[in-house]
Amino acid sequence: MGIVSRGFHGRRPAGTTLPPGQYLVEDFPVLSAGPTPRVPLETWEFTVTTAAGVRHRWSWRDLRDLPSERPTVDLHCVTKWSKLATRWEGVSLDTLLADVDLDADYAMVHSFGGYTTNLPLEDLLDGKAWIVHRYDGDDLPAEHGGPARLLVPHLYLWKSAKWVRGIQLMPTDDPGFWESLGYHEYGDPWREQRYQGD
Ligand SMILES: Nc1nc2c(c(=O)[nH]1)N[C@H]1C(S)=C(S)[C@@H](COP(=O)(O)O)O[C@H]1N2
Ligand SMILES: [Mo]
Repeated sequence: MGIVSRGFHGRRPAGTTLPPGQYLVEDFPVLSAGPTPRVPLETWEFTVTTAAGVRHRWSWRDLRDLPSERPTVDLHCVTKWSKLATRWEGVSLDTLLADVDLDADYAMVHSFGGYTTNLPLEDLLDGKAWIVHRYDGDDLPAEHGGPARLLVPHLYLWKSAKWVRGIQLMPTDDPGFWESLGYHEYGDPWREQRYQGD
């Protein structure tokens, strides 16, 4: 399919390209809290579990057979680097969640390797988030989250879980990995929500 999206910019003030406290980079830094998991495509699967406990599964083939989009988006890391106009390809969460019971307010994103991050369910919907499998015209490199990662660019990049494995829908906002270590539960770069209480 392939539509072009400029992505979603939280509360971006007119005429501003960088959120407060951020600086521009041209390279693409790698930030991983642990070793890079290697996930063979034959065993890869992505699951969504509803708040009622119903589990939906997609194999790699299932994911690749869905219509994909090509968002071009700015990335903002809480360690203060930003990278503008990055080009991705992947499946919108709107597509993946189309037939899923969305009676839940929050989501916990799980990665191969054990990383987790939480966010409101509405931040995954309405063209704001994708499961991406290509970056800048190539398959997504393992160090940047390949075979597939979540991309939710309107929040700090720690919310964009690499090596994504599944999403658990939940009634409450439980903290993920960095959130339980003092990072902000929401993480809007335009409001500089780096740490709890910001
Ligand atoms: N599974 C997993 N996802 C993760 C991380 C991680 O350690 N493990 N780090 C997060 C953080 S803090 C950032 S800034 C981005 C970095 O993505 P990059 O390495 O592609 O730049 O991935 C996020 N997603
Ligand atoms: Mo980060």
